[in-house]
Amino acid sequence: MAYKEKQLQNISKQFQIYGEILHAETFKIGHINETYSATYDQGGMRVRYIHQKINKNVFKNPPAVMKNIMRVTTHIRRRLEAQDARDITRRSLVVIPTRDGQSHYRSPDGEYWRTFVFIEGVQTFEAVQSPDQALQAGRAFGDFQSLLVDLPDGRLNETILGFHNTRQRFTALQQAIQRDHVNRAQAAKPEIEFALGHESLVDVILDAMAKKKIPERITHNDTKFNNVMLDTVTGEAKCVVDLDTVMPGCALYDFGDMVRTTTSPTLEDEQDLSKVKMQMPMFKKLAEGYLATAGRFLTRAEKALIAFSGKLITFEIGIRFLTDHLSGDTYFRIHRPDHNLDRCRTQFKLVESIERQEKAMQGYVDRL
Ligand code: GN1
Ligand code: MG
Repeated sequence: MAYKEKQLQNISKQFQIYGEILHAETFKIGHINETYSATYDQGGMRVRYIHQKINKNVFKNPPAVMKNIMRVTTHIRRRLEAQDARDITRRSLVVIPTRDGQSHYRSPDGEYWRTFVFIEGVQTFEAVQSPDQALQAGRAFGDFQSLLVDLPDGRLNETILGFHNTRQRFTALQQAIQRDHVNRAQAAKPEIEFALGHESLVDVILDAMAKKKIPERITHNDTKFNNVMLDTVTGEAKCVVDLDTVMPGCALYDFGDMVRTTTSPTLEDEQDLSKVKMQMPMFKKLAEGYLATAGRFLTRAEKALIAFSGKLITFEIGIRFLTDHLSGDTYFRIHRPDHNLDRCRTQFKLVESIERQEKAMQGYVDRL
């Protein structure tokens, strides 16, 4: 920790922060990036900022990521200003430029750092506590997509190629099974069978997009519930974070990952599988919240796959966890042995639960 504080002191000097750093802590232990919150004394007032080191293994081109984030956050801010909205710096991330005006700092050791305004008075949750929270999540990402429908100046960069290309994800799994690099395939046999048995899911949305039945849109692509900041007092969604994967995609990918992360009462790595289930009251509120704004621009073809998208994205993340488990845990940070296998099992259990309720889920959306 001492080392990190020292390192952060050096990092902090690179940005346009008008204060002295007092202390810093690890803020969020995500699967990918390293995130710190730092407290500064600024003219006698304490203010906080977020410093984040971008994971270069995952994001091969950090400047391209930052370019997207600048375009997206600037556009959202302008749109909110045009609506005379209030509380704007709590509703969209604000990037603090470096002292020479760049969106990020590249340190001598080749690492990429960026800084955001710390949003005060909000909290995030790993699991949903109430239908109202599901509603807030749906609304937050529906609003986010809707604020970006008129983003000018062309297509965003693809920060990770084929990120939600389920066919590619499936092929990667097949390869990992074949290589069986760390000898784990035998013990993961039931999960492997489940995955291979669900191959028919993987091309549905890809095909519809290839045939232009479903349009490409600007999407967040990582709409986990813990990426929504809720006001500590009112519980209202304020801001969505983790914008690294904002890029061209399918609106349904965003909705699907919300189903994955807001409808079960459990954490993503719950080991008691009997607790993992898609809860209808959560789904209903989630869909209501999302469609309140997204319903205005989604096409009929998109709406028809709403329930399916939850199953697909839950399956997709499940096979990604399984692939990483079979490959020796090189992508997702793990905190215990077989962690990625546990995560995979939880996803597959949820897929089964969605499967059983898919008709009712879609029926509800059709009637909205
Ligand atoms: C990763 O870093 P985090 O937790 O926000 C991953 C997502 C997965 C998620 C699963 C860039 O997101 O795609 O859905 O883990 N992000 C990347 O929890 O791969
Ligand atoms: Mg993320």
